[in-house]
Order: sequence, then C-alpha cells, then structure tokens
Amino acid sequence: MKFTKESLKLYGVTSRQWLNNKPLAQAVEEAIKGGVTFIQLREKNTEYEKLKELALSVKAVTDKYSIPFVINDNVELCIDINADGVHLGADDMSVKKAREILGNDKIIGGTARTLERGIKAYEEGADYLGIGAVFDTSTKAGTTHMSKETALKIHSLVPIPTVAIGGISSQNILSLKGYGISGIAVVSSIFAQEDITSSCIELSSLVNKIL
Ligand code: TZP
Ligand code: MG
Repeated sequence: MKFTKESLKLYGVTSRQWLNNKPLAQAVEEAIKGGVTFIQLREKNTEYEKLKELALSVKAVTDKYSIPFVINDNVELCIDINADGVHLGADDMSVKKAREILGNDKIIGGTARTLERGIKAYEEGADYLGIGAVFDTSTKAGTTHMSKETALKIHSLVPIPTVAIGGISSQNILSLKGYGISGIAVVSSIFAQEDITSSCIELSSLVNKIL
C-alpha cells in the first residue's frame, strides 16, 4: 500500500446500515472494483470486538487490492489490526497524540471544518484533510456547511491534500470543480446503492473531471 494524493480520488467511508444482509467486506470489494481508491471504516455504535471483526474482514480486501485502509476515531483498533492509519475528527484523539503513538509510517487524516482546524491538523502531523460538509447530508448529524471559498483557502494555505465530504453524489460532483480538492469522500452514494460497483464507476469517471 502506497499513499499519495492520488489515493484520495474516490474515498469510500463505510456504513453497513444500508447493506441489509450483504457483508461489509463484500460491499467494500464491489466498491474497489468500481474504482474506489481509499477506504475508511466508520461504523458508529459498534462494540469493540464486532468492530475488530469488521475491520479485519475489510482489511483482507483492501490489502488484496493494495488500497489504503484507515479506521475512524480509533487509534487502539488501528494498532490492534495493523491498519494503514486513522481518521480523526475534532472530538477524537488529537492528531499530535496519534502521531506520537503511531509514528511516521501510518496515515493520519484530520477533519477540518474551518481553515484554523486545517492548519492545526497539518501542524500536528496530519497527512491529509477531510473538509466539509460541502453539501447537505443526512448521514451525519450536526455538520456545518463549508463554502468553496473556505475550501480554496485551505487548499492554498495548508500544504497537504484535501478530500471533500458531505452529501456528494453523481448529481452534484461537477459543482466541486475549482475547490482545490484531491478527491471526494462518500458514504451513501456508495454504500446505500443497489449496484455499488456501477455507482463507483460513475462517481470515478465524474471525479476525474474536477481534479
Ligand atoms: N463527515 C462530514 S459529512 C459526513 C461525515 C462523516 C457524512 C457524509 O455522508 P454522505 O452519505 O456521503 O453524505
Ligand atoms: Mg470522529
């Protein structure tokens, strides 16, 4: 697994709530076959043992395709299963502490709702920033809107790549042209879809037009 800004092009964030009985690892494999370039395990309200079982099943797939695999919020689980890294929001362990614990070989992503948070995450050692929410979303409560102006400011002032998140679908991707992003991070437009592979093929070809 090699991480570059190209890895962020089509960043899949898991949520098994929409999968009915399909195993999460199968959904992830379908997404990768459609062109997903990065996977974050984000399964809320899940106890540790179950989370670990899910993480190991997904890691087997991401390792098979050499796709970076990070864990939302949970540095302990990252170490436990030797994932490629973590993604940390404002309420999670600081990027600084996570970098101290994980060392330089792991990927650390930070959520930045503002320019200030983006600068802080960068200074503390983040490898990339998740920025948003660029559109309305019902997948996560309490998000705040990020304007194109803020996204561009982050792009010009923070020297690590950014990936946009929040309500992104094939219908609105093209309006992200000019945001300075290296990719899009998507939950429902991948994992809530009947045909995950086809959805990813479409998202992947659209995202090529805005990078
Ligand atoms: N962080 C900001 S918006 C969001 C997260 C995790 C959810 C994005 O989900 P969707 O379904 O792609 O709008
Ligand atoms: Mg978090």
